[in-house]
Amino acid sequence: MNLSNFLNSQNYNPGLKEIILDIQAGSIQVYQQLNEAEQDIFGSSGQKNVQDEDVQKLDLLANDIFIRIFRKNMHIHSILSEENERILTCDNDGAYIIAMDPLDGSSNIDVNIPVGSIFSILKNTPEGFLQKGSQQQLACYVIYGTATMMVFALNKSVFGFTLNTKTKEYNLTHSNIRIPVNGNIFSINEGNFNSLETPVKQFLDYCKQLGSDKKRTHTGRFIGSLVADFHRNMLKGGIFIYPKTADKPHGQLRLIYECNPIAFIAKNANGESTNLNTSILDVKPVKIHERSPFVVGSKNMVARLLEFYH
Ligand code: AFP
Repeated sequence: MNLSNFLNSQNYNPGLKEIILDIQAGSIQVYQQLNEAEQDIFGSSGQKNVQDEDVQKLDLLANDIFIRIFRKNMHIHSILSEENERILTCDNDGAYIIAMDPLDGSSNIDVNIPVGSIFSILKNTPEGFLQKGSQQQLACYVIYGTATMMVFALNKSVFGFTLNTKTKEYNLTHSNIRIPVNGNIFSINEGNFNSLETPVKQFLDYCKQLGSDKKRTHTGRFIGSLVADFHRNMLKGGIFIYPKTADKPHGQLRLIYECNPIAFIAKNANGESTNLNTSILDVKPVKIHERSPFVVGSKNMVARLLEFYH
């Protein structure tokens, strides 16, 4: 079943349906830029973003693509993007606001590793984007990998659609996704090992213990694109960890448009998330571009990590 037919068959809010269709349209354009562009779209743009990180040409292209499409959507009041210091207000008084990382993992673009786009959709309330993640109405990511897939959480279920690159249609391939309660994959940048808190180090030691058969009990996998690391762990069972480090005391990932939507998808797929103090979805943001320590994945693995803290 293609995405449009699927949406027609569901009793979703019409505004949220239109936003999903806009993400479909934008992500197909990003896919085309990544796979079919004739001009050189790779490499740095020479600019820095609000977080003082290098902005890649594709960051800007993806940002422009989604902003152009969202601005025309009567249901969207304003847009918060990783690539824009300020909130962009649209010309209409829509019921929803949308926060996005238009191209996650962009440092991986030049080396042919999967990247993604992440979206968090909230109601347009006086709190604006500073709402808890639990208030999200819809969360979605697109992974541009060996296949291009869109995954979204809506009405307590998570669905995955795979792009047919000939017809340029997304088809339902993953119904009612559930994260395995147990898993054996741990995903962390171990280059940060010496600046990790002791409980995280203890958890990593636990993951590296051998079984009585002398075989490893866990496997380490870290791509460096949150969407790709989470997507694998969601389907196979695992834990993604980006805690605070000595040089990043608030962590690396952005709360509103990276942690929250991924945490919302995890929750609706029976997974768990935490900032190592409280559930990510219960954190009230104070700044639009704020960062957060982030742990997400299989329920029992997240619980095991938290045991080292207690
Ligand atoms: P970019 O989108 O700026 O490339 O950052 C990617 C990311 O936010 C996330 O997707 C990765 O999990 C994380 O950064 C990797 O960070 P390290 O390079 O510190 O491991």
